[in-house]
Amino acid sequence: MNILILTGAGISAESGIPTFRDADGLWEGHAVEEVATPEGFARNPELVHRFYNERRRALQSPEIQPNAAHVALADFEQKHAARSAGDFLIVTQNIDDLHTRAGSRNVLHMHGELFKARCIYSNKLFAWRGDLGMDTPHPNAPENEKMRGCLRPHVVWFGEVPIGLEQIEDAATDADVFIAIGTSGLVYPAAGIVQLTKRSCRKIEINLGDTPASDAFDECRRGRASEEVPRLLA
Ligand code: BV8
Repeated sequence: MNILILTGAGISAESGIPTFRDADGLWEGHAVEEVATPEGFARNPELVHRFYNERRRALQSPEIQPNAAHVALADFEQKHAARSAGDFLIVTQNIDDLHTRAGSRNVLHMHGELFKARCIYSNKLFAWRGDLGMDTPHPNAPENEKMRGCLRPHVVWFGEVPIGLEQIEDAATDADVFIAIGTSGLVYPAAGIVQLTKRSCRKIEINLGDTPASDAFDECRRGRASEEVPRLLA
């Protein structure tokens, strides 16, 4: 039985990471869609770096830990693999590392990762936990002044193509079960994944409330992810 999971900010909310809609999509008075865009980065790179530096620092605070929903997914993945019962993939829109820290192995970050930086020239990726800025030296050429400031967050901004779309489409068409957890179903193409599943695929939405995507699901479980996910996977 092939299982595809899609997670959004709602699965990390109970770990203390604010969702986009909680912060009513604003940050320092800027719409996220304005900050999280290539145009926003070109217009004011230091503002955009600050937006991600704050989130990268916050993610490293000790109180931010995977919650019972992340752990239940990791445990289920291990059992599913032990029974070699089929594919199991988590596609996450989140740029935090909570799925991996909970022990999940097959995780696809379709919108990138906060703990990675990318060279704007070579697209080379670097594990990154410090701040980024326009004066950050290039790890491969620290003494080269010209190479300062050429790292950006490895994050998919609005208007940029998400990561792993082909793999996601394949997983969606093969899925026998599709579970969407804590996502508002507002951002595409993530919100359209449910439409790629076959008719016989069992589609379950776990959320606090209804979303624009709810009608596409066979079952809508209303409640907090930390309770509903362990209950569903028990
Ligand atoms: C693309 C990384 C082309 C950054 C993110 C005009 C111009 C350009 C593009 C567009 C346009 N109009 C529309 C588009 C497309 C656009 C889009 O969809 N815009 C929306 C706003 C209309 N999409 C894009 O631009 C994408 N790229 O289209 O490229 C293309 C596409 C395909 C092929 C070729 C070319 C790129 C989108 C990615 C943007 N980057 N993140 C960062 O994180 O800083 S998006 C970001 O916001 C997140 O990654 C996430 O995807 C989204 C937020 O959504 P959620 O995760 O769902 O979070 P949200 O807060 O909204 O909801 C939380 C939910 O949890 C709620 O439902 C709540 O009820 C629930 N919840 C809360 N607590 C709990 C809970 N549930 C359970 N338990 C709880 N405790």
